Amino acid sequence: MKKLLLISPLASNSLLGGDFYFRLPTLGLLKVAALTPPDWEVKIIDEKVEPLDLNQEADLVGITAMTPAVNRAYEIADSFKQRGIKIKVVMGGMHVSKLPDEALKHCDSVVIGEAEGLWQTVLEDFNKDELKTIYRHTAFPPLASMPLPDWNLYRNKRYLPVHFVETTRGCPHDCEFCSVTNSFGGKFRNRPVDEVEREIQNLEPFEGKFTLKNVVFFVDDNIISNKTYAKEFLRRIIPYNLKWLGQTSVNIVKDDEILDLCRKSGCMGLLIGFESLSHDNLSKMGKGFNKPQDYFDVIKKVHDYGIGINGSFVFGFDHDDEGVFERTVEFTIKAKLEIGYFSILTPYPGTGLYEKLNSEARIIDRNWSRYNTNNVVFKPKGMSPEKLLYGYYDALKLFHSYSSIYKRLWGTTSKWNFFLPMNFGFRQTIKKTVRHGLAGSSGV
Ligand code: B12
Repeated sequence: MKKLLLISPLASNSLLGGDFYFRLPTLGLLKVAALTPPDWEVKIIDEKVEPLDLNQEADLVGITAMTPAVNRAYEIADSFKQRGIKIKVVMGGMHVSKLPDEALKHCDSVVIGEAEGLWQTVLEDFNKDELKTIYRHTAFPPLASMPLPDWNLYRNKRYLPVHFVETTRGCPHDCEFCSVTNSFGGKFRNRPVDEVEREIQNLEPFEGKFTLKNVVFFVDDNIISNKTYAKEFLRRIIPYNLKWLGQTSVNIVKDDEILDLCRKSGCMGLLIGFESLSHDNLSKMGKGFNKPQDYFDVIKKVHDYGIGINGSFVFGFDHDDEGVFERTVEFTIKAKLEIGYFSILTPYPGTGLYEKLNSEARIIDRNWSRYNTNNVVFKPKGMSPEKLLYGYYDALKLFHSYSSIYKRLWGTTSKWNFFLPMNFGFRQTIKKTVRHGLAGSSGV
């Protein structure tokens, strides 16, 4: 039987890297594995949770990578290629899809975009010894009839006990800094509800010592992208007694029925992209539908449904000055956000932001390992790179101080027993990352 080895490399210095609270499964590789015919023996190694033996046997190696992990991915690809021409290496994922020529210096083939509709051809070509350098779609593939991911491939790995499920791909908003629209397209593509329901029905509770069961993270960038679909889907999942987390926009509060269905179907928390408290920043990044003056009401309304919020904020936009860190943290504490997800603005290849900063000659660091949103890789407008870096770490520390955790979680209507350990987990990771980040960032 031919051996397929799929690898997810570890971005070692990433805040959301290998730490306990971020040991989350890599859905992309499960999808690639599911598309592989049964005459292949498939194994997945995720460096977040296990070591990779570079000497193991494989006929074909498939590597995924987000930008901050791509240097490690190239190292791994080089290492397999050095073992001889018999092992072929294929790379996929968002970074190499944007920069296939860069990747081809390290691997035999690049799959640009989604594996569905291409992976089968890659394997057929491999069998004929006719692997091409580039595989790409002529149109975004439909999301119907996806084979079910086989979670047994992740059995006994040291992941947190959470299943990842997707219902949608694509996003029409095309925010300047985001990789989603330029990767998955500007239209929401929904999977048939029956198929998502079947996938959920087939999820097995995690074995072992964890008490959390039926925890699902919906990886969709906006769980309410298509409201009619979302309502139908949420109704369908009510009987499965899930405890789920997902991502959405501020617009969720415009629809009480959706919020009610979220609550009834077991939604514990939603990541909401607030991004900035500045109108100017929001309209420049293409997210003018976010109205900072409404943020308190948005948060209160979601809380009223017993749902916690992971509020996402980005620092370093052109209208940010040195006061942005304090203003933002003050807001998040007042608004009682259960989780705060702070990032330094980062120009990922393929985004409008990358094009803009590149054309303005403002990119100062091209080492992809530092494109992890914990480093400054460009020249900000309203402050020095140093101020941005230190301000960001100060904001993280302040947000995760004991007094802030107490003020934010005390009296909350959401599932505080879920968010309290998460805050402590983040606190630990941040302490480590601050030490590592301040010592290791050469961008400033
Ligand atoms: C869940 C998630 C996470 C999780 C888990 C990630 C994981 N291991 O899968 C966590 C929270 C840990 C995380 C962390 C980070 N994330 Co994240 N994350 C996501 C999210 C929301 C969903 C990922 C997902 O499962 N997608 C669905 C799967 C099916 O898609 P996929 O992985 O792209 O795979 C498909 C294709 O790309 C392709 N493919 C992928 N790999 C391969 C390999 C081969 C061989 C082949 C043939 C095909 C192939 O086929 C797959 C099926 O079609 C995406 C947004 C999104 N919509 O994708 C952001 C996203 C991927 N993350 C992003 C970022 C920036 C980060 C962080 C840097 C953020 C931070 N502030 O620290 C860190 C980096 C951590 C690290 N280790 O490097 C960016 C990536 C940008 C880029 N150019 O790389 C995204 C796109 C968000 C965005 N809006 O821009 N993330």
